[in-house]
Amino acid sequence: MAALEFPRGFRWGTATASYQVEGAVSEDGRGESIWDRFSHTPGKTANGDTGDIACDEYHRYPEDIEHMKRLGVSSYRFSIAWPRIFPTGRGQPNLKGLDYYRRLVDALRAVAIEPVATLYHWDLPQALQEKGGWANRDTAHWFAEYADYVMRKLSGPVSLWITQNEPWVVAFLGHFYGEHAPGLRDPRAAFAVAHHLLLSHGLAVEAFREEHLAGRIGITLNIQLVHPASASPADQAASRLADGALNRWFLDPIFRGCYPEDVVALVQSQGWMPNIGSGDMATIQRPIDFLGVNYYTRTLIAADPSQPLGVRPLPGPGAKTQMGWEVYPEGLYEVLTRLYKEYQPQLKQLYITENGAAYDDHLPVPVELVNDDTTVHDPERVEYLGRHFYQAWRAIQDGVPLAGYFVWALLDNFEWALGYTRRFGLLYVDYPTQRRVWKQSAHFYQKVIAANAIDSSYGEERPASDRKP
Ligand code: IFM
Repeated sequence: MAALEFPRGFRWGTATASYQVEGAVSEDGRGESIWDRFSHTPGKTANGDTGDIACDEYHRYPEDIEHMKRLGVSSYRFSIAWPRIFPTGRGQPNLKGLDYYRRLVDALRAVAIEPVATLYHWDLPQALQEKGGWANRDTAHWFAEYADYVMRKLSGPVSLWITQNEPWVVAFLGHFYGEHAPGLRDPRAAFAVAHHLLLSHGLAVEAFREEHLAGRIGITLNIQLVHPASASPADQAASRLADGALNRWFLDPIFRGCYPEDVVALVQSQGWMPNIGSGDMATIQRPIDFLGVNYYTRTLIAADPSQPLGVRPLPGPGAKTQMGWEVYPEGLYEVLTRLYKEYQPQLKQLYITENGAAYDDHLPVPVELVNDDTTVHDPERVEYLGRHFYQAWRAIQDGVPLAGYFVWALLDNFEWALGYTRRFGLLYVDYPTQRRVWKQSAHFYQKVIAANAIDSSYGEERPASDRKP
């Protein structure tokens, strides 16, 4: 089998987010976040799970950096918890909170792992939620103050900044469907939130540029690949509209300075259009250095007038991960090539800031018998990653300026409303003991990184059992 090489200097990394891994929610002056409040509200998360302890990364980051070193990653993407820095969202900074991230980035740098920091991965200070949260336009400005402070303190050691992670999820899972914190079901609020998140991104980019800080800045979107469920004109139109609401609603303002007209017409007809201040769109369109793409699956779309926006999502026919998400690696190629074609020259560079899969992993022996040679068997994840790496390689061959790939996630963690019932990690976490155990996929990733290449067989459709990872 041929080895398909990635460009020299390609950044291989892993990713996590503060509330999902840190724990230590009351330590060193951290304030309450909306996810503390939400997860402690009965009925909101699976088994009532919370991020109180999570993976205890706050204390165990040195051990986890050792694992990263062994994996051979050149980058680690983590997020900064706003309520650690400003416990009530604004005012006096909490230096102990800042110090944690300083220790983290210094420890990463000491072993030549580049820190990539996300400024908002969903843990809004609860005190700001009490002032209206992201539905309040002021929150965009408070975010910019927080971002400005953190970037001034940590730029240099942190060379890549991501302003917002998946604004669609924050706006719509949090405020339209009510499945995420703060748990609202208010379409008008959801569209206001989406606008304020975009505005907050633009304001942070402005601050970064005005201060001439070292490094580069961008945003991460969860690009949701949709295909029409059938060839009927109604399904095709529904799919185009779904793409508009899920993807173009964020891409067009960032790269073109306007909301997509087809979706605007619908949103206006429902009375959900946000108030757009003069100058907002210019701020949102401030040039960025890269786009982060989180890609997991694709969805089929059927027309259904009884549904919000008239579209009904359906799962595709392929195999599913434990999330119920279809495994559709060729969609990654489709997304990358499409984004670059449609949004260049404003879109200059891309990173896959998340890709990975949840499977029902188990320790092969009781935890007391685990040793350094124990491996968790996860052939489906190896296959999932190998096939997605291949599609990323293909996109690069076709000219897409893809500069890196961050596997979600370094280790099993708190999967939001699903609590600890889903495992996305390369490393298995035994939560009662906090023992980390390498999965087969971690060994596989280690080899891919060392070779900076993948086996060409991942471009072929074949049963995982045929493959030698
Ligand atoms: O765990 C999440 C992450 O926080 C954001 N992107 C998707 C992941 C898997 O659902």
